[in-house]
Amino acid sequence: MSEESKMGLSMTRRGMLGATATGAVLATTGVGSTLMSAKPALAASEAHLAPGELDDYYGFWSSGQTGELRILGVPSMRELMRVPVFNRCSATGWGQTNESLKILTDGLTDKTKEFLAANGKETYDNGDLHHPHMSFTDGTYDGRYLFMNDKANTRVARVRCDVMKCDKILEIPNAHDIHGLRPQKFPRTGYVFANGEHEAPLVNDGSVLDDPSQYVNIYTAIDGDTMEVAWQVIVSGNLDNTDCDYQGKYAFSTSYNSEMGMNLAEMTEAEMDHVVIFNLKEIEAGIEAGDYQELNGVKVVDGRKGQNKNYTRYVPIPNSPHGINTAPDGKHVCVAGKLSPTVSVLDVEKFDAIFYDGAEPRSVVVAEPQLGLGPLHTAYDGKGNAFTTLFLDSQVVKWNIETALKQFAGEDVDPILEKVDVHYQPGHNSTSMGETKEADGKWLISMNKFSKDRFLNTGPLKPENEQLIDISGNNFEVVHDGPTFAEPHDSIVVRRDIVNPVDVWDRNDPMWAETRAQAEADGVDIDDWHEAIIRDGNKVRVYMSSMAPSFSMEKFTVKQGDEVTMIITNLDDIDDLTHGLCMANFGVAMEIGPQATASVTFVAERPGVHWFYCQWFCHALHMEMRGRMFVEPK
Ligand code: RUQ
Ligand code: CUA
Repeated sequence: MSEESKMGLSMTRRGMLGATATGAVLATTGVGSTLMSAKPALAASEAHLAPGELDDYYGFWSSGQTGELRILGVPSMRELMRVPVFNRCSATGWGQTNESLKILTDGLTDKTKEFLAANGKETYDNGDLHHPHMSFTDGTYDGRYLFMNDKANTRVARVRCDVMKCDKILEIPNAHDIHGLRPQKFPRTGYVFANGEHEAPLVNDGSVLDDPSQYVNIYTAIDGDTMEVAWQVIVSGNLDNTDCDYQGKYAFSTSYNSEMGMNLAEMTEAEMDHVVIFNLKEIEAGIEAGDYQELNGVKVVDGRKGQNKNYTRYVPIPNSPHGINTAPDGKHVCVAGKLSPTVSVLDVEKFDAIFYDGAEPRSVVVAEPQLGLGPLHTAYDGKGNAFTTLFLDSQVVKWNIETALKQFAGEDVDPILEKVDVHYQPGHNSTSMGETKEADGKWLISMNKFSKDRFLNTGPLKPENEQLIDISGNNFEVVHDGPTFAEPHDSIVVRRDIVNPVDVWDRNDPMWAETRAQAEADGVDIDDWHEAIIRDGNKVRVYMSSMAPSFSMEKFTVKQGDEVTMIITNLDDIDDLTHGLCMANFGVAMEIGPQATASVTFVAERPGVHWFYCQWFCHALHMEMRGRMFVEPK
């Protein structure tokens, strides 16, 4: 933002309203009066972009139980796009087009396909997307892919950053309910690490039920290039969040239930739970040497406590640890205590010693500052400071890692620099480029689970709240409130020069390779203006092109009971010229981007005249972009 516009915006309406809202909160709730003392609302202007101004960062957001990926601009916090992944999408036809159904079904196990078929479904309708993370090369984002988990149905998905569409979804066999997920940082991704959160019998076929002593948890490494499972490790205790080092040697996960308890009292019994450290080279060597069992097509090694192998080590950590985040210094890893007010700092340079020199597992802990109540996740500014969310305190605490190390070594120093109130109960936070070695210390997002009184009342279901905090210079203050629908679980903030999506599809994109092959077999040239009807028994394939403001076909006829596939190619090749197809009263709708081909199949069990129309506003004559399907009665 230019100096000029900064000054011009320093007293924006938003800035003034922000200041008023702060006052109101102080008056009504009385929270954190010292921490929320009047600060100039100047930073709000940094976050405010003038109309037409572009953001400096892409924010990639999860949506929790909504199941989609969201793209926001940071710092404006404007929602730019929703990318359907595990959910169904009314606008784009995700979960309905043949191309998306292929992605949603290809990676499912045969058992799951059978199960879904018995329930009259081709694929799951829901998902619980917690953790979106970008692929890395040499310790920083490389703009190739985004990877994300589905806790609800044990899947991992990949989104292509060139077109911002999901291209692979993989169900993870043997594991249950994938939660924590991170891509390998070095040398590149490489592996995508994924935690199975809930423990179950290793062969979960009903032969073991209420016997938790036979339950295990599964850690999975996926090959991010092929989207196949590379290997799995059986571990003791459940798995929560995961991260990895900047050296390509170790990955690690928190476990909040080392007790393997089945209810709340059992799960929170022990004072100490643990972090599991996975030794990547040893696991690869073990598999090479044949030390694994093969289960559902996956090589599984045993890394449980007491196996006396070099696959894993268990580091005791207080108490139900949750977030685990590697610092940009490439050395320190912060483990948030959740039920303990502490964050345990691990030093990855000490990991070799606990694998190879018999050092005590706790010897990798180099600091354990007390930060406040309910620490959940930590983000970094790349200047040696860490920002940890405090769920119970509804605060983010800024603290210095080096000072925490000194305190742990016995010096009388306090690592806490400042606390800021957030609204309310923060879960994840993220900083600009903060999970890479290029952390730049400009912005911090606090993703808060409750908004309570911050917005107009929307009934019993209230939005959640994501807040933007300025962490540049000596500022440390909330500059933006943004209500959000379920659920701003996690996010990453990526410099915009790293992300370079195209404007128009490539006609040879693999997304519709199968559809193209069918067209070729049918002798239809879908790269040129075309219209064709191919009858193949009761299967009818209707090919048409679109160019604003018309479809190539004004009408076509099928018979009642025909299985109709409509294959539409959008021949417009300028940016932002998307068409849509809606077959009214058939529950059929989809997006067709510029130069894209998309197809959808339905049974024409409804005689009569039916209008199909373009459902994406594309032209002054968009309303006229329509045609008729005649369905002859049997
Ligand atoms: S976990 S609120 Cu699903 Cu990311 Cu910590
Ligand atoms: Cu084409 Cu609207």
